[in-house]
Amino acid sequence: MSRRLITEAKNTWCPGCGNFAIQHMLKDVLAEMEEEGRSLDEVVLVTGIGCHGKMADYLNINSFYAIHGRTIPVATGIKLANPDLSVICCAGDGDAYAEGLTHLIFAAKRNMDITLIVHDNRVYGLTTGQYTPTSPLNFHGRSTPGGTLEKPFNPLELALVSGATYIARTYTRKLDHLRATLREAIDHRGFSFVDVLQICATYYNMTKPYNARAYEMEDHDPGDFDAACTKMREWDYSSDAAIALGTFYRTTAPTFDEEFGNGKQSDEERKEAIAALLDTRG
Ligand SMILES: Cc1ncc(C[n+]2csc(CCOP(=O)(O)OP(=O)(O)O)c2C)c(N)n1
Ligand code: SF4
Repeated sequence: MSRRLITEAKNTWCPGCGNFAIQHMLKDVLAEMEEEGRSLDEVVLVTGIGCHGKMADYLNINSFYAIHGRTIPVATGIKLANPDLSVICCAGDGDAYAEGLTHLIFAAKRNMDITLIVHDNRVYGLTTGQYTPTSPLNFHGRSTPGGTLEKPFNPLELALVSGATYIARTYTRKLDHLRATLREAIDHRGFSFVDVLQICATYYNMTKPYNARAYEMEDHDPGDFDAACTKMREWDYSSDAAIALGTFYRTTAPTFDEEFGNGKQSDEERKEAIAALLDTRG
């Protein structure tokens, strides 16, 4: 019998928060994988600290609550120790693009076979509304009442030049698109990165502008690096330009975890070592 994927934990997200959409679309993807015969015991969720981090409490799968900014190194360690696992990170934009930024760059550079889902609400939600690296120029937040003086950076471009082999953007008000993108990212072999434009209903509610400006790409070729770069530059996370959603870039390349394990241990030896480790922990 398939397991109940939403836990009994009391949900404390604000009404209207886009995290609900990510939680439920990820749940649907996991249920679909299970129906197809994949054991969910082989899936691990790693979260950062922030409103997004509560995914670890609310989804009933193996999970690890990392410290702020450290989802990716924890996920990397898990994947290197047991490459049979699918490792999914749910991180905030503060978590992945500020505190933990270099981890993103190096995971992309190494092409680590993990999936990074960034709940990009473009604000620090849990700590009540400070600006992040994707907040627009002149953002009036709790720590910047006079408006920010810094331009945001474009996380998609950063991931592209760093070596990510799967890069997509989706939006929490487009559920089918969100679900399909999460599935594609999890299925991709290599570092997959999804920037999810997530509504923060309380500190940065972008529903109207996103509804007006977000569109799904139709004739873009994700195998073309230069076209991906051009498409990513259409919107700089600050202007009022149209916002493309979809898979910007996808390619295949050797993954760090494959290379790391090569010739070191047979599958049997690795499984025995993991079983022995689990035994010693009672
Ligand atoms: C090392 C460290 N620095 C700062 C904090 C305080 N802190 C907790 S959550 C958070 C920001 C959360 O923002 P984001 O990652 O965007 O997640 P959201 O709450 O928006 O989902 C900060 C600064 C912390 N817990 N640890
Ligand atoms: S503060 Fe924003 S991100 Fe956090 S739960 Fe509320 S709506 Fe969601």
